[in-house]
Amino acid sequence: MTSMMSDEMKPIEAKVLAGERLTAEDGMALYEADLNEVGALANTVRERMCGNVAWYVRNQHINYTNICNKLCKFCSFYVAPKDDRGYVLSPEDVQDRVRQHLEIPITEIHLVAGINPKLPYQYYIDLIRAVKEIRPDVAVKAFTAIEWVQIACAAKKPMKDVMLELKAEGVSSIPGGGAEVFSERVQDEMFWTKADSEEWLDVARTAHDVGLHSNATMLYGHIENPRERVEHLVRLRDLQDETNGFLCYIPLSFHPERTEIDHLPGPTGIQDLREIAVGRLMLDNFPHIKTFWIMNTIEVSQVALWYGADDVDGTIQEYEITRRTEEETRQVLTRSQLVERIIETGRDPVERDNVYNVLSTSREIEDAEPVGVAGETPVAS
Ligand code: V47
Repeated sequence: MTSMMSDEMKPIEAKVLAGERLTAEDGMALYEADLNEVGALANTVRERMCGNVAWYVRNQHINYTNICNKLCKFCSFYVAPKDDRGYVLSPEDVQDRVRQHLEIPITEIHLVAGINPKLPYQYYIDLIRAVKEIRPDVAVKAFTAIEWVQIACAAKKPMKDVMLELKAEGVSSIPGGGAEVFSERVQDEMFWTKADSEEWLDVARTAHDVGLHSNATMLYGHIENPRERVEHLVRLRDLQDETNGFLCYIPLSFHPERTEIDHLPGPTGIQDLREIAVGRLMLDNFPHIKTFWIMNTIEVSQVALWYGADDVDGTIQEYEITRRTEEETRQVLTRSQLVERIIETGRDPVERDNVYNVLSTSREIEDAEPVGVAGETPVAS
């Protein structure tokens, strides 16, 4: 069959079809090439790896504190220590949040927050215990690499010991946040107080070593350039070659609203699709690519399922990190709404647990499904 690809894309297509790894230079070319060609190639890989499946999970996000001493310029969620708007959820508060959605068969709780130096090690243990007491069967996906560095510091113990202890308490896997962009230049400009790329990768390495799967993210669409993005992807791919512990890559679309750099426009839907596609093509050893619909919108996420993504994340309660306004707190799609959106794209919705075991392939759309707190309307970002 003759290829329909442009001359620039033909050598890359040949490699992808032969199952050969793309180089950093190929990655650069993918940022220049026609998006639909890049997307079509990414889709070929996506279908080779996952068939027609589109994964989703019933999950709940809980952000236990907004107090953070890292002062990242791209973040609208944090307040500095001593700010009146700061909050810390007690383990009992966290239990209340979990109880609010007990009628929904949530299988994963995503627990992340700011870096609050006041919290002792025992607090983190109590948080996990609190969740498990109310929902013993739920998988707790907890703490970004940056939080793990803080937790080990509070515990005054080696990272490996802390991970083993919290795993024994019920941590099931580790989310992909805090990676931002692996670039000294971007870090110096935007998040200079935070663990650097080597530390982030080391935390992931240790997690994989103790048998905890983790995810990886990249925050794009601010001041980083394509070369830095490609380098980020290559470093993730190298670590995955070493450990095989990453489950999923999630490109995170920068939302400038209410941040210190809100003069930047943020990415367009076209850029969002390109990051999904480039991620799928470069990360040949990552089993899954997620379009986080809260940040990408459900509409772009539907298209992303044909540009390399195989996972749309979840039903999500109270996602606070990229709220557009102070008032907008709830971003929820019920299972039915999510399934409906997936079916509309032509993909097969499959409910998963936090390590991609199949839980349900039901296409049934229930008329009325509880969304948690009575009287509130779900909003799709
Ligand atoms: O680490 C912060 C990012 C991350 C903004 O592992 C922002 O399954 C956009 O990592 N605009 C946290 N992004 C979220 C995260 C995540 C989300 C969903 C699923 C998973 C997973 C992980 O959000 C932070 C940071 O990189 N972030 N501020 C912003 N203004």
